[in-house]
Amino acid sequence: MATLVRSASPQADAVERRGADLVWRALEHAGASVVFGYPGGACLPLYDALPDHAGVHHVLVRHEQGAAHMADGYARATGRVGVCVATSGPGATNLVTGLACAYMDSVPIVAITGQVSTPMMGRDAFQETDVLGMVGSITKHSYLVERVEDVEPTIHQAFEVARSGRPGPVLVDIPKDIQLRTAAARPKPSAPAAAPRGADARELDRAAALLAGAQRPVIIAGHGVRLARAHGELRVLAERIDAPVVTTLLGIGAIAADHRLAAGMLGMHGSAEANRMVNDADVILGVGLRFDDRVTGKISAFAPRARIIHADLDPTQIGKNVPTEVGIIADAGAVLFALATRLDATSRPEWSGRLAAGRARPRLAAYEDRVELPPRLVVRAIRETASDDAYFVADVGQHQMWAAQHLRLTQPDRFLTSGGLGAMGYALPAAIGAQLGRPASEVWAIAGDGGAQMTIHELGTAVQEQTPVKLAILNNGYLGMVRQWQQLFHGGRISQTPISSPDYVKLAGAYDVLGICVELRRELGPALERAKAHRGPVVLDIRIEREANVWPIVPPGGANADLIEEPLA
Ligand SMILES: Cc1ncc(C[n+]2csc(CCOP(=O)(O)OP(=O)(O)O)c2C)c(N)n1
Ligand SMILES: [Mg+2]
Repeated sequence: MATLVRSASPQADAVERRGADLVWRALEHAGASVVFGYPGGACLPLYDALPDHAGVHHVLVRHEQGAAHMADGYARATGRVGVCVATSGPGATNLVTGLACAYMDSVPIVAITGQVSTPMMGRDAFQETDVLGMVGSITKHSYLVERVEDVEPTIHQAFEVARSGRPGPVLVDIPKDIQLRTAAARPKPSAPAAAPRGADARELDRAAALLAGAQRPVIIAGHGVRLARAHGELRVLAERIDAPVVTTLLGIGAIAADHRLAAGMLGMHGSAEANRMVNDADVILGVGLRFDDRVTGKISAFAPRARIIHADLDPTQIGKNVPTEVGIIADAGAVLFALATRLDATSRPEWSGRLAAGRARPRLAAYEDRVELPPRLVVRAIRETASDDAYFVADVGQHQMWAAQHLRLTQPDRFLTSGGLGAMGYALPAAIGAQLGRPASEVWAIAGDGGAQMTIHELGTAVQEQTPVKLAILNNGYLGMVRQWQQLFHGGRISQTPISSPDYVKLAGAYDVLGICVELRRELGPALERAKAHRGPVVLDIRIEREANVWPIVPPGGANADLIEEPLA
């Protein structure tokens, strides 16, 4: 709970301001130029003060879940802290999914919530919810501000907590009377220097010795590599020891997909190459990941021949899911750099050369010629149409895995998705947030027909903000990922997975958004080009093959080595 900063500042500004003003002032000082929010009773003073703060651009969302996902997309695309604001009670409860998503995926967010006035707290007042109690397990930290003097320091501390170490969301709950009281404003604090956390030299030596003795090393790169912006260090180490690099879902982009050592994604829907290489590896260096179950498959059969080195900023991750021989608690960039300086250049053509051999294998299925719009063809077409610098935001489901497998991104940090929480409805709002953070870049959201319908109302936000996001709905008429599991693992009993959709072209029209329906292969390229050229938001309703499955798949409870490959058509 709240650890409050209670220092009467000696250099406080003589002018007294309302707590509400101090909130925006602190946000301006913290560099929050874009804030996603929604007003209500318990934050009326905040919104009353907002017009006096020209340094903050406030984005009015359509649902507070959208505000949290937008702050998340903004943070992932820019590397800065995302900020969202909501009122007490229903406003705060609506933030929960977005905060949980950011927490699971280590995304820095500061959420500001209004709270009922302090004399009313604990009386089940109108729109009172125990927000701190609610978000305890899905935030790094949360604060209740009980004195107006604490407003600015608490917000600054929240930013510091959100972005330092392993990043994550932080919530600041501010009662209405605190927003109305006045206090002296404080000068802008100087930005604390972020020192990357260095690694323990002995652990590094042990890790280097293991890698030096390895015949078949593999590096697994997780989100931590991207968060540390350690793409360069990763490539240097991988090339130096000639080790294949596999990534987690959130590690996609840590290494360019066309690099000779890039082995693709690991785990449940990972590539056969990635899973086989991890299965055969004798030493694994895992950097910036938590080895979650979608990555490891059946733990007892994970990387059965490998001794594991695990480097992560978060000490609680080491040894949590897989037995680790060497644990290094440090920033990914520091670890990768330090290991590269300790190791000699090595070449192991038989091992790393397996990758090239795997790539040369002929395509497994000829079905692409028979089906009008096979999903991976659609993903590849989106990739080919989009600019090199484009951001891709995937929702959750089959389309997410097709995007992960077939976008084959070469630029770092262009793939945004809800990994740990797997929150359907993420893509459109996160894409809007990413677009506001990266106004000069193209942003493509790739969603399913199920997930799209969870947050499609945020088209209203895209229109009001004039964010030209391109939403490609891979429409299969199903909650496809669940249908796939029902087909493969529940005896084919289809239960509550066929789902209807509105006419997305008409729906887009109602929002004054360009809507395009694609039913034929020959319509796809021109439709994507038109979407790209259009200056406003676009909705593409792409009628993909209805019952396509994601391959390979590791059956639930199975070992990665037992992955099922695409059946030969
Ligand atoms: C909020 C939420 N509810 C339920 C789920 C469970 N779930 C995972 S994938 C999926 C189906 C997604 O369907 P759709 O958006 O159409 O994508 P598709 O798999 O068809 O590509 C469901 C229901 C989830 N991940 N998130
Ligand atoms: Mg679907």
